[in-house]
Amino acid sequence: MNTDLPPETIFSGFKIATMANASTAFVCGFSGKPIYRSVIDGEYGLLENVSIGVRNGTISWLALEEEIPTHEPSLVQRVDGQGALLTPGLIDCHTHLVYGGNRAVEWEMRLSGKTYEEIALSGGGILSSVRATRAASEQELFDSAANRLRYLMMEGVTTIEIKSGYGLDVENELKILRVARQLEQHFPISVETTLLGAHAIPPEFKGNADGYVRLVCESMIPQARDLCSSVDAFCESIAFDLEQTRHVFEASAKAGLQIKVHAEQLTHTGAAAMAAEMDAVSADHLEFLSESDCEIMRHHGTVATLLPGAFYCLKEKQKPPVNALRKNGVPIAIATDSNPGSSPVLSLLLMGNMACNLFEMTPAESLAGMTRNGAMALRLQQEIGTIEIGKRADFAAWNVNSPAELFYSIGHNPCVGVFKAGKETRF
Ligand code: DI6
Ligand code: FE
Repeated sequence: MNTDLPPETIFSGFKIATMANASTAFVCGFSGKPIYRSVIDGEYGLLENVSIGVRNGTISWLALEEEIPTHEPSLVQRVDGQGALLTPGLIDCHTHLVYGGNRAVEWEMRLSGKTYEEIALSGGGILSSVRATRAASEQELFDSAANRLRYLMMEGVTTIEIKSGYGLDVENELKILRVARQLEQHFPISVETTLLGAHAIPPEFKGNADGYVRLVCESMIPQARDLCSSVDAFCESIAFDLEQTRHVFEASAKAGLQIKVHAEQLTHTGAAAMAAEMDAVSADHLEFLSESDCEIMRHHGTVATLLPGAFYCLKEKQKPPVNALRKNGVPIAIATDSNPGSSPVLSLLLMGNMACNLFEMTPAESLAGMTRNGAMALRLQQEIGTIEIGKRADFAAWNVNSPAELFYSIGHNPCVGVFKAGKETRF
């Protein structure tokens, strides 16, 4: 640690939920020696009376406030938290934010008794969003996604994963990925893009899912390679089977792309275990995951991303096996799954509430799910997800007394500041 150079910004006066594992978190004082103290408190890695130094957007030191020299170089900027809680910037690691139109009409159909599967099988569902997305210009898609993105950012989201999947041909899938990438140019947010070409079988390939999978493997993945970091597939009774999903992942691995999977949402297909064995970074949804799947995920370091918004909106009954995931030490991430069909959700805080109230997770597990474990679900844990030396200074500041208050009340946004690479954001 070099304390000779002035840091650009010092954050003081915050209560800090580092979300670092207590065993790895430590505070480096100006005196030079690491201080392991009772101030680092369990699940949230809480620190009090500690300041954070940020240089070039990165956390360069953490020090007890009483140790900070009183006469600092004038270059230094100060941010005074006035007692607010500071957390890592939130990470929404599973969204489908870019799409045309909406599906309020189908929601009304579901309310009067039609099921999600029935609507999908009769040409609605994902395919109705595909029609609207194909018809939309890049600018229209950008504008509607930007509008949604603002809501997420107002709640402290500083990194988001965005999947394609409403184009279902090469041209339109690339269009969606380009729009997702453009959002990063216009907003203080990091965007990770994922190709979800294997989301549904497009009308041109009706009855010929294998033909479409060939297109995904042979054309779409190679052409999308520079526009995304991961490939996802929807392995489900109403979408692609295990073998088709395997082909998609083999092509992804060949292209050097990471693997993510929509698995075990409506039925058990075995996709989570298969994807884990292919070194998937995450398996998502997982309501029908089995105990032995959990063991395989743990073995391969695959994160379980739970999506309580889809569970809630589809009025599912089967809950993901949180206890088995815990018991097997599988990291759990929580995300919005923001999409026009099964999860028209624009609040990650609400997902934290639902993870607690519907899935019996603890508030600390929920917050870890959208910070430390959300980062793991994107393989970005070296850069973001905790407040530790060497990580990017992406922070959210909250007007709450305790972290549990983030999820305790519904429809209340206590976010009072968002910092991206150390800079306060305005959008
Ligand atoms: N699972 C989901 O939750 C979304 N896609 C998927 O494979 C839902 C997509 C939609 O209904 O539009
Ligand atoms: Fe999804």
